[in-house]
Amino acid sequence: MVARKKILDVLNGGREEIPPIWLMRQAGRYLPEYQKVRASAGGFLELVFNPELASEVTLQPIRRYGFDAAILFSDILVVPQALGRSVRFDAGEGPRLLPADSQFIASLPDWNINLEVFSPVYETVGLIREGLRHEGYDGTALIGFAGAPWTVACYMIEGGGSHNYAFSRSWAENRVEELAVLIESLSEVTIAYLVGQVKAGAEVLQIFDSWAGLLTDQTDFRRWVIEPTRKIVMAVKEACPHIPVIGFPRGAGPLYEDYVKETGVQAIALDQHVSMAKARNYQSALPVQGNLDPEILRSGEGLEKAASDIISALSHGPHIFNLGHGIVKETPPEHIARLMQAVRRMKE
Ligand code: 1CP
Repeated sequence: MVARKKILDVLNGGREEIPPIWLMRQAGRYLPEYQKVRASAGGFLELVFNPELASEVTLQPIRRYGFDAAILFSDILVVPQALGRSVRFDAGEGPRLLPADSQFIASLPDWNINLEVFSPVYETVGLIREGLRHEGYDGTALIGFAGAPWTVACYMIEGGGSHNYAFSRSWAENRVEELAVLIESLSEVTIAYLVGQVKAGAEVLQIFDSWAGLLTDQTDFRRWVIEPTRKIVMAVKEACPHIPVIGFPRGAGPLYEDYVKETGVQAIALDQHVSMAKARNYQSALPVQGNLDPEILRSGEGLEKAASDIISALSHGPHIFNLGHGIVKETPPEHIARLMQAVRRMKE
């Protein structure tokens, strides 16, 4: 018998009395069992590229909370490695890459893209599916993901995270041709990477455009966020017609509307700044995901009320409960247990 996966029903336009729930960054540093495995792996990348350990940390939050979806444990910054740019994660710091320069961009069109780097990730995907089946989580779907080209390009241009992404903004204005080459290469690799994840067993895909909100000009947003995303969505649809793609243009504000209309994503992930009125609006076009403020989850103050307000506001259409951005690492694990209770108690 094939178990029903609630999240897939909702992604296909169904409505559920109790919305399916998963949380961005549900695997990770707030969980003591993650810290333990990460320490045994030696480093973050060692963990990401070790299929046994990466599948283990993917399953940890499922065992603890019974989420309706697992998300592959990996990172958006594995993609630059296929373009020959290595990434380091130093303890206690964010990612570090060699900043992209003209010489690198000039090498890109001829670059022999190395898709081999993704092999361990695909192996992880297979192990997670097996683990979910083996441990009886038949209703839990597996989400694969990638960063959107714009967001990955931001990290490549800055050489890591940044306070104001000044270089990335400047490329979007003044080095348009070079940025176009970079975005084009990233789009190609991302398509191959996402299709590879589906072939390995991913049932849903999410595209994280965490820095979409840097582009407030509509023309720039169309060029660097919408167009590459649309291209990826179309190519994935062609290769894997039944796989829903969730788009997350974080911080896009009023430009969420164009993203919803133009990218072809099957569902839209909302950050915590999107109002319920807007959310309902988008929900008349497609399923929505979100959008509890991760800060409320961390503090625990007014958590139940905030969750129930979101659920009530979005109860008339397809809704997947989630945060507006990832779980912050200072979040007490008990707060997530409280959230699960609040969500699943609704209307029972
Ligand atoms: O020290 C550690 O253990 C590393 C912390 C960590 C973790 C747990 C990083 C480094 N990445 C991850 C996992 C991760 N990253 C997942 C796994 C699945 C899950 O959600 O449980 C996912 C989906 C991501 C995606 C990701 N990585 C994004 C997009 C989502 C978002 O948060 O906006 C981004 C921007 C990254 C880059 C990245 N990787 C890691 C860090 C600390 C960062 C942010 C760096 C920065 O902007 O300063």
